[in-house]
Amino acid sequence: LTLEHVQTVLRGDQRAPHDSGREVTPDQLPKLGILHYNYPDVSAVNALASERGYKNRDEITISPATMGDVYEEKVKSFFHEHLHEDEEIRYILDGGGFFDVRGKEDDWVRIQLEKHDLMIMPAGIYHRFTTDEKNYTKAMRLFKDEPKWTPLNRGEETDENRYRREYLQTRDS
Ligand code: KMT
Ligand code: NI
Repeated sequence: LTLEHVQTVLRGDQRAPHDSGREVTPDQLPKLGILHYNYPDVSAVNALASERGYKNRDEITISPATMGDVYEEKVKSFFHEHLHEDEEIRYILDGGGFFDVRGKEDDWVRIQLEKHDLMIMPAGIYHRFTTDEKNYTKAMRLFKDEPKWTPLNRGEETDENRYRREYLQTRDS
C-alpha cells in the first residue's frame, strides 16, 4: 500500500479499477445489449467489420505521450456520461481501459478492456470511458461510414432521444 494508492482511493480516481463499485458478471453484458470478445488475430475483427457493414476505421492512442497537454482534458471529456445514435465498436490494440455503462437500475457497471478485447455497445446506451492507471489505450474505432464521433451528453433531451427509447424498449422487453 503506497501513498499514491491511498490518495487514489480517497479521491475516487476515475482510472482506478473499482471506481464504479460492482464488478461485472458475464451474464450482465448481454442483458444490456453489449457484446464482448477477445480477438488475438485482427482477421477476426476484419470479418466482423465486413459482416456488419463497417467500411471505415481509425486508430486513437490515448496517452500523455501522444496527446501531451490535452491528455487530461481528453480523458475528462470521454468520462462525461453520453450516448451515441449508432453502435460503438472498439477494438483494443494495446494497453487497456474501462468502459462504464449504466445497468438496469441506472447503476454504473465497469467493463475492463484489455489488449485484443473488442466491445460492441448498442446505440442509446449511456456510457463513459477512461484510461486506467497505466494511462495508455491504443484502440481501433470502427465506423459504418465516415469516421465521426458524436457524443450526446446525458440530459433531459437525451432521455427523449429516439435511440435511447428504442434501446430501453429492447433491453426491457
Ligand atoms: C467513447 O465513445 O467514449 C469513446 O470512443 C472513447 C474513446 S475509444 C477507447
Ligand atoms: Ni461513447
